[in-house]
Amino acid sequence: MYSVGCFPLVNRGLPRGGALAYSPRDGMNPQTDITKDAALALLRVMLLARRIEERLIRLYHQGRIFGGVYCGFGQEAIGTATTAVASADDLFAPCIRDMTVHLGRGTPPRDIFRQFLGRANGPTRGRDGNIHYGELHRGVFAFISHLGAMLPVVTGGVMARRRLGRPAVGFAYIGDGGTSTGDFHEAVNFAAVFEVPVIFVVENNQFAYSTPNAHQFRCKDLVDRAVGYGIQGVKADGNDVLELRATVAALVEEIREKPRAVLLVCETMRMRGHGEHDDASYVPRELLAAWEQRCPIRVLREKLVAATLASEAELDALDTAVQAEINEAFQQALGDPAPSPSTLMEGVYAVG
Ligand SMILES: Cc1ncc(C[n+]2csc(CCOP(=O)(O)OP(=O)(O)O)c2C)c(N)n1
Repeated sequence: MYSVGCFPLVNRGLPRGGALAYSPRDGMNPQTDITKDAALALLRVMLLARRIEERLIRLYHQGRIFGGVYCGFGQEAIGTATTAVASADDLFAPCIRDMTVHLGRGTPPRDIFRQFLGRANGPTRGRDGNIHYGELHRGVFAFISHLGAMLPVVTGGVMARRRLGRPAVGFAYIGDGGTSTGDFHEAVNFAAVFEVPVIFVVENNQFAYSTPNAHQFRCKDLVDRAVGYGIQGVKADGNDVLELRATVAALVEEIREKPRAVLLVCETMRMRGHGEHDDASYVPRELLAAWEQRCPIRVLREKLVAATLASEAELDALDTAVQAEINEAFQQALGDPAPSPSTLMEGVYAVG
């Protein structure tokens, strides 16, 4: 991680990868300040997302999904780390690949399947596109297709909550392609000027559909843009959930007390096509192979084992339990009802 702009590096004393030195005496890792339970909770969220998406891929190819499937394979650490350090008052605007934001905020897997299967008791009650879901009671805005459009919404939402005396922080997620939109510029500039505590989380997964970084922006690094807005820019490894969690925890603690906007650029890789309709033949296979070694689930597992926080067998058992949970959630959602045509007009217009 490095920092640009006029701000000091956060978490300067934290480790830069490698094995963790775990102290079983107090249950806390002295370098990452994370307990075994907290580390396993991070792994669980990432596994839930991965296993749900694997199921959604199969359902998509069976023609059983109402809409497309856009996976976050390889990017699971970002939503996991950011939600792990947030508070109940905080606001989130996830993008299409951010299932870990929903899961991290507590959306049950059954509700995610309900949404993708268009069930009447899912988050949008079977009314909106499968990927356009959110739950305001969890502080999660629904995604809309227009890239960047939710960034000003989070900014305004955080301002509104703060005026009500609620110490909210915002998390606004955007892809590398989405940083080229006018809405991105307007939201970041506005939040910078009015010192709104929003972390603009750029998920640089190297491609915007088939457009590589080299054809997306001319600056050397996306984090360099922070200087132009007069805010702190932080570049982080988006595939190392422990390191990212520590980075975001330090940022959140600072900006909750002393509000300001931050640009957090997480380097990662989109490991599948743009959507499941896309074979991503334009992505060099060697690039994917190299990033496969950096799979966030693999990285965390290796760290936990190296630190003797958990054994391979224990981690395999967690994965097996997650798979069983997903299977059950899917079966339950399958049995849930489709919306009745008689309710077609409900929830469409405000009732005066
Ligand atoms: C304002 C706007 N322009 C174009 C599109 C069409 N579009 C949908 S996804 C996408 C690529 C997005 O790339 P990126 O922001 O890098 O996110 P990623 O898909 O890589 O996660 C584009 C161009 C859109 N939805 N909204």
